[in-house]
Amino acid sequence: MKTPGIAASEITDEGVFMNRRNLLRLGVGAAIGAAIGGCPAAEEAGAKDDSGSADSGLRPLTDVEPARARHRADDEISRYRDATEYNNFYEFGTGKRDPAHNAHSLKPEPWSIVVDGEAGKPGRVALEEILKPTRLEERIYRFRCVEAWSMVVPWIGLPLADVLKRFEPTSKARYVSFETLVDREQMPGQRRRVIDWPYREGLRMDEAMHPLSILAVGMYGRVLPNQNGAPIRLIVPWKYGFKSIKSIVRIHFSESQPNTSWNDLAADEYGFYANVNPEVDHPRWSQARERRLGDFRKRPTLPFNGYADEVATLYSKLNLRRFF
Ligand SMILES: Nc1nc2c(c(=O)[nH]1)N[C@H]1C(S)=C(S)[C@@H](COP(=O)(O)O)O[C@H]1N2
Ligand SMILES: [Mo]
Repeated sequence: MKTPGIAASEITDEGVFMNRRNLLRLGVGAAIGAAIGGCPAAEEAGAKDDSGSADSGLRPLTDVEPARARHRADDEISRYRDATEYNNFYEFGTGKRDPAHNAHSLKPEPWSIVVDGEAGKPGRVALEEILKPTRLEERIYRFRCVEAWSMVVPWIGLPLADVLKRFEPTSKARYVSFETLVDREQMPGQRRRVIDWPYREGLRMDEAMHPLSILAVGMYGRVLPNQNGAPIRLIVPWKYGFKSIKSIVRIHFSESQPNTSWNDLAADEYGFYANVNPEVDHPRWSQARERRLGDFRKRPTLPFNGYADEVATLYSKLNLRRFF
């Protein structure tokens, strides 16, 4: 992705990307990554203490329901190091390694979310309140960035629908939008106006209520690392990664379609819907194929990122070339 005012040299190109992966493969990171990401037992357990504590020191999440078959991508899980050191999180810089480097200044605790707009029970809720009523679940999802790289991550979270229902959205609520924290001390990337902060994203209500949409609070058995959007982020696996907004502090229900950050920056490049679609190219590159983190060769991109059976009906009335 590219924003006005960012030099092309700041965007990681394919060559740099390759080198980094090769280094990871050779380095000590590979061993750690394999212990977490490659071990089926660790995935099963979701939260077992032996699933790679060496790397992060992050708190394990316990009593997590293992991913059900339909929520478990067949694909090999990406290495922990790849998923946590190659990130997009412009609040901490526009380079792929900036978030892992800079996100230590984020304080994910205490945390609360303001819920407002078309809701019968708006208010401010503490993160603990949001998590209390439901048992956390693991979801092993493919994740496809609009930049044509992808990964497979064992997220831990809860259905977005379960959370949204508690605020009793009114009959006028046709969309729901989300905002990330704004705090220049905690998020040094916000000192530059690469985005009109806060980062904003949104979904149509039926997309938000779909059982595949989750709020994630963990990955690889542990709480989310800051660079992956601690303490709570959205995951919508059939859409390009930029929809999956991180470090959420506000949820807003509205009747009209909300403004969203990337769509505002370049509507011809980043649609509001942003459903993964190999047939609709980005103006500057093809979307037909993607490079899985850790892989050498590209693989075909699947319609709706492989989730077409579950979600295609949401768009039966939509021209997907026009509403991309
Ligand atoms: N607040 C915020 N959320 C964000 C972004 C961001 O820059 N800021 N980047 C998005 C993009 S483009 C992608 S691909 C994913 C990356 O998530 P990951 O770093 O966990 O892989 O986060 C999305 N959510
Ligand atoms: Mo992305």
